[in-house]
Amino acid sequence: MRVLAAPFAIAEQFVHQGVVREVTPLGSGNINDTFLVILDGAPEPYFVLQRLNTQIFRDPRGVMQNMRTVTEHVHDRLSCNPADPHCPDRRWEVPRVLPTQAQQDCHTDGQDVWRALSFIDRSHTLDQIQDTHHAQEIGYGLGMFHHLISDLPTAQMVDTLEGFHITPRYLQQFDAVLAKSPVERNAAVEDCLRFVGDRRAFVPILEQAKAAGKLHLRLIHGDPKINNIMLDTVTGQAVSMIDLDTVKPGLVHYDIGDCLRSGCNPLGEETEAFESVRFEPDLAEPILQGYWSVARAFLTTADCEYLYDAIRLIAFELGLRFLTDHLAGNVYFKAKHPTHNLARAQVQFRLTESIEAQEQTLRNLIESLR
Ligand code: GN1
Ligand code: MG
Repeated sequence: MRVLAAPFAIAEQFVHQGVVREVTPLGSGNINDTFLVILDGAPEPYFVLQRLNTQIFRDPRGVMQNMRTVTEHVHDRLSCNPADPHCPDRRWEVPRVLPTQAQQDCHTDGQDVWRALSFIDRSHTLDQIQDTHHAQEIGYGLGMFHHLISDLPTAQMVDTLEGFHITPRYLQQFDAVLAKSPVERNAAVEDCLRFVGDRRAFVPILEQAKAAGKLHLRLIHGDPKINNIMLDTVTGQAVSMIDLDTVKPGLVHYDIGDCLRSGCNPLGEETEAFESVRFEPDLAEPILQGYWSVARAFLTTADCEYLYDAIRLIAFELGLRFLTDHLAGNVYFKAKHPTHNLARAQVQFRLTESIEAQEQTLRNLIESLR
């Protein structure tokens, strides 16, 4: 296995007992770098080490303050009396922020900011949806997370990523980048530009509903894609929600839309089989059922009326973000090759098309589950 030098030395800053045996890359995040640290002679043999991307998260202290606020709040709620009807009746855990030897929430090494989190034991994540049980658990996981943070006052949270999921802002950024982009205008790029152009009027739909007072801000996860929901290695049940950097006030629609655009795409975000990308309503049903089983009470009639639009919008928005980053020269999302973000945009746009083609099916499904 690959042993990494810099993370190895950094990992030692977070060790209070035992010694670091191994540090290996973990997961497939597009922004931060994540590693699994394996220890010898420690009561907990693993922890997660992350290098925060401070080009994007410009207030790392705020990110860590939020993480503490959320994890401690959820931890307190999980210590509830099992007789309490709001107490989860099955395994659910929350990662803990692990302090440095100097008792800080993160370690700063020149420009880099590092943090450590506890590893959720006996659990793993998957990048692609497996089956309806997995789908049900993804929905349950998001619902449980919403349930557990629903009484955390939004005022306690710092806004760590201004404009996140405000789709009209992404359109403005796209326009600005396009105006000065020297990127080659090949057929794939032209096709994507046309795709965006045809949907301009749709972009402000959620922000307009918010401004009109139909939808309200609540605390949301911000990034509930399927590989941010940890599954028990034996039962496959959802046991934790990770990647808490973007927990902040937002519309619950961003989360439900993101969870569905991620969970109902069996080929996953990284496929290059663009023409085969499809949004699968047979997976949307168990995801929504899983979500509803714990969080039904959250959603008002107006919330439900915008769910179809949210699914369509968040898939489109992610495609727009990937496309903008391709045009800008891959400055936001990590890219393995020069057209990686263009390919990712194509996937999300094909997914958006598939959502649009199934509008009535999806609206009927949402209505029937309410
Ligand atoms: C980014 O870093 P990661 O993979 O957890 C992005 C999300 C996107 C996602 C798409 C802060 O999340 O918004 O949906 O990529 N996070 C940020 O895979 O922009
Ligand atoms: Mg994330």
